Amino acid sequence: MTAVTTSLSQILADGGATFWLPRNASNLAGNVDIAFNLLLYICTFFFMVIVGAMTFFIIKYRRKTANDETPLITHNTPLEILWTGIPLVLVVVFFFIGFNGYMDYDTPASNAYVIGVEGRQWNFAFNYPNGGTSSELYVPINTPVKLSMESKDVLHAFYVPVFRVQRNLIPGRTTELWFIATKHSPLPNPKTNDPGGFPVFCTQYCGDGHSKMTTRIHVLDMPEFEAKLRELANPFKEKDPAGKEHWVPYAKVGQKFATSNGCFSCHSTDGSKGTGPTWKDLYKSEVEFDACNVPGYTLKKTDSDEKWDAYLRESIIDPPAKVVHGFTPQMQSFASVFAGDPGSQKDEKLRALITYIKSVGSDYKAPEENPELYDASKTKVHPESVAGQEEAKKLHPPESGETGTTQPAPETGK
Ligand code: HEC
Ligand SMILES: [Cu+2]
Repeated sequence: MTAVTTSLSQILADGGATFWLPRNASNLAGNVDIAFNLLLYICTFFFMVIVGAMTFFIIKYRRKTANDETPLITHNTPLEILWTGIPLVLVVVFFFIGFNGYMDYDTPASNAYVIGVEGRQWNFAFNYPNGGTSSELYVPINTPVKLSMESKDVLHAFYVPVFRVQRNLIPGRTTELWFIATKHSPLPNPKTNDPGGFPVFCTQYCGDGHSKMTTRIHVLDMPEFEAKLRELANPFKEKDPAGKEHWVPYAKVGQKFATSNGCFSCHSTDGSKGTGPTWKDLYKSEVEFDACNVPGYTLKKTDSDEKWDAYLRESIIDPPAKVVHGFTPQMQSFASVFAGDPGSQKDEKLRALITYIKSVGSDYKAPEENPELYDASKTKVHPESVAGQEEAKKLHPPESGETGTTQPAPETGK
């Protein structure tokens, strides 16, 4: 049996996967695999013994002549003790293995590095303690990580097969999941379109886009992880191949935010209708509403830039305020990601996102370079972003001990 599975697994191997199970890439996976394999092999063994004996007896003791009579057997004490005793011992063993694994699963290391997870229809968003956010999860290798998870709308679940961990994201409640990643994840390969990382799935049916609610988890060495965090905390800057930092044009940053916040699971940029209206030519078009918080409100081509900006802002921060004709108010507020005081990084993100939406299809030309926006000395956002970077530098590797409880909640807005 084992020989068969090993050779099959070599064919199907994905760097350590077995025939039955994906590779084992966390501290918790071993417990699950032991329980799974033990149950599987013991059940297979007893299945063969019992069904084998049954088949043998059916043939051996079948009725051979019309006069055959069944002997009357009332009971057999030794046999009954045996077939009660063996399963009892097995069940107790299973219980201890399961309980032991469950306790490990449910007891996060006290020095775990905390990352916030927000689930909404239909994407995951990750918030790091330094203010960085991402749509794919980055974690350091061989370091306890605790996910503090919330759902913004309906029930979702976070499932990482290679880690053998899964837990629900429940509206109105914070759930936790922890692990120590023990293997590096595959690197992305742009040539083959391989996104790299290990797959993550939502495993609670959560509406139309449920099957699209997947992401990747990237396991990095601590120095790369810290560099990534610094990059995530300051999305407005990019390094060119020569290693020189420069400001990224707003529309481009905005597009990044739209992707990382899952806007495209409901909105298209090519004119096709999804769960939400397309963004193509949205800016300075005519929008009709089925429901509106301001009586008599209209939105037209001829309306001012300011009115349009305010509308787009509101659509993202308070979507049900004005419901576009022909659509249902299915969009959840993104206030936790984009609502902040003027000059804060969140507000700057919102401006970038709106600049991008305006630039989709319509005649609006987003400025390529806007000295007012991009000159560090002239606006408030840049010191803010630089502060984000400074924060990132201060990030303690979790080994240093006290990060577990003293670390600020990843959600803290500025
Ligand atoms: C679950 C699906 C869903 C997601 C995800 C979603 N939206 Fe929406 N969005 C809608 C629906 C449905 C409407 C129309 C109803 C309404 O106005 O509330 C809408 C309306 C809008 C509008 C107004 C559009 C118009 O034609 O006037 C904007 C702007 C918008 N969304 C931006 C965003 C942004 C930015 C994101 C990502 C940060 C996002 N949406 C994510 C479903 C979604
Ligand atoms: Cu989901």
